[in-house]
Amino acid sequence: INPILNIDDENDTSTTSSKNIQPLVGIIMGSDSDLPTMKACAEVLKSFDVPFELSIVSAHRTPMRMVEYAKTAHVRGLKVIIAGAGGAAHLPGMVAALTPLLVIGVPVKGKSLDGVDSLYSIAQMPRGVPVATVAINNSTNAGLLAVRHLGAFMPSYLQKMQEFTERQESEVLAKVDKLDQ
Ligand code: RP5
Repeated sequence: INPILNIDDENDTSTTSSKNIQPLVGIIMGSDSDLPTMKACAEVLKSFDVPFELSIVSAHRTPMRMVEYAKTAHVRGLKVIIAGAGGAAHLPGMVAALTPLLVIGVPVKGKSLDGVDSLYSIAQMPRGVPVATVAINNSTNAGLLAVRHLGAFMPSYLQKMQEFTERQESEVLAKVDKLDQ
């Protein structure tokens, strides 16, 4: 597998957020045009210190690469895959069909149909092949779901998620206080 993109520096062809550290999350997307949407989940994972890899894997344009990626993901130590795609967004579903890992799907809004096509393509999976689907373009929530998944068996991430939700609550309550003044 040759991951292609590094979110920090597009000229840097390194593959993971933290070099030489086993990635726990695989972020894949159907096209580099999905990257602006998918960057947010990479930022979330970075903020939680979750090692991840990020790459382009297209169900339609690189089907054999998709099969290889999905079949080897758990063997390579990944614990969850986040897959973003737009239009006829078959990537998350096909990956879910090929891996025993949790797959989180991000419907990417394309040029037409407001992303509803992507949402339906990803959410409407047949019984037996689930994809955990987030809202259109909401790759932030995909990142947070991945951290919650890791937290179930890695206590440090559980702790960080608790801190995150507490911080988020405090921030909202501070705004409430400000409005009430
Ligand atoms: C999908 O087709 C990709 O996930 C992308 O959202 C969409 C359009 O791809 P490009 O034509 O911009 O490469 O496979």
